[in-house]
Amino acid sequence: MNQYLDISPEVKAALDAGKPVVALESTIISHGMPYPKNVDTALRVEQTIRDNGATPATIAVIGGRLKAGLSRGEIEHLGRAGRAVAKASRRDLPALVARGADGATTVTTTMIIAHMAGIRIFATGGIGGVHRGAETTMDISADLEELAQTPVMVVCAGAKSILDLGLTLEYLETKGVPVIGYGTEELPAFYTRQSGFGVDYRVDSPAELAAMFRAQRALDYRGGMLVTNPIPERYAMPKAVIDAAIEQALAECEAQGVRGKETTPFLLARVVELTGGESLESNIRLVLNNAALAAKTACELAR
Ligand code: PSU
Ligand code: MN
Repeated sequence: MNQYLDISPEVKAALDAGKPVVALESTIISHGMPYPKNVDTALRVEQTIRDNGATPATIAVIGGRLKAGLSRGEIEHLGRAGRAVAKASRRDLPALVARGADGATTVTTTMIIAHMAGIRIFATGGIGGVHRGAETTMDISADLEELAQTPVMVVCAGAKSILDLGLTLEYLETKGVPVIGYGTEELPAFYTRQSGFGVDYRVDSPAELAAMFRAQRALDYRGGMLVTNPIPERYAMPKAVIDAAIEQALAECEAQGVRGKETTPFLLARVVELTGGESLESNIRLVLNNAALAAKTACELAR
């Protein structure tokens, strides 16, 4: 086991017994939602994983240690500290470990640490992708590169249209990452069930998801797999409302010269402010929905 990795006793017992485990990220806690909703949601997501027969392993960097499985106190700390906790992508882990610092893990670093711990599946809200205008800014999330090289199945609700969804799919195709729609042929766009872009494969059961992941592993591929699970109909947002908020957030981002790793947190926070919290509720619901699907799939993978 990696010398910097700490697996919690509960997660370790589950892994040793071959029981289902689902990884969860922590950027969504520190940077994705306001306190105290972020802590409340993180705990509800863990409970949803348990209710569906799996063990949750929330992942973060605490005091320079890579953690798979957090205590309630550690989740509370990440939520309360919020943006004071570094957003940790692949390039950041060496510095955080060397300095004994805290880090909130993105999709990228959650995949890295999950894989180190032997966890095969991970649930979140949305992934990073190719930003609009990336043809000049070159702003492409490290999440896509990680999906190309780390064998973890990521269950999300698609990606927000703060990104260029068409280019994000092109990039994933180039990198050989299968994009699966759960019960849909269309890529969901996080707050809405539809994006106008098709997925590679439609799958309708956790057993079928597990079979695809097993096949990918048996083929000895390096990369992961992206499962996109549409937000439940009753929690989806009206497209016009969310599109207007995203357009305004993008315009402000540009006007204020926000760049680099700050771009995504800035856009996410502005969209929540502009929609008066309605989008936060949608966000919470879709994460819970993804946690349930990931747990069911983890159970199939463990059979
Ligand atoms: N998109 C969301 N919600 C999120 C994120 C993205 O809808 O919380 C977070 C995830 O942790 C993701 C990260 O891995 O932002 C991507 O950041 P960037 O675009 O800087 O790579
Ligand atoms: Mn970026």
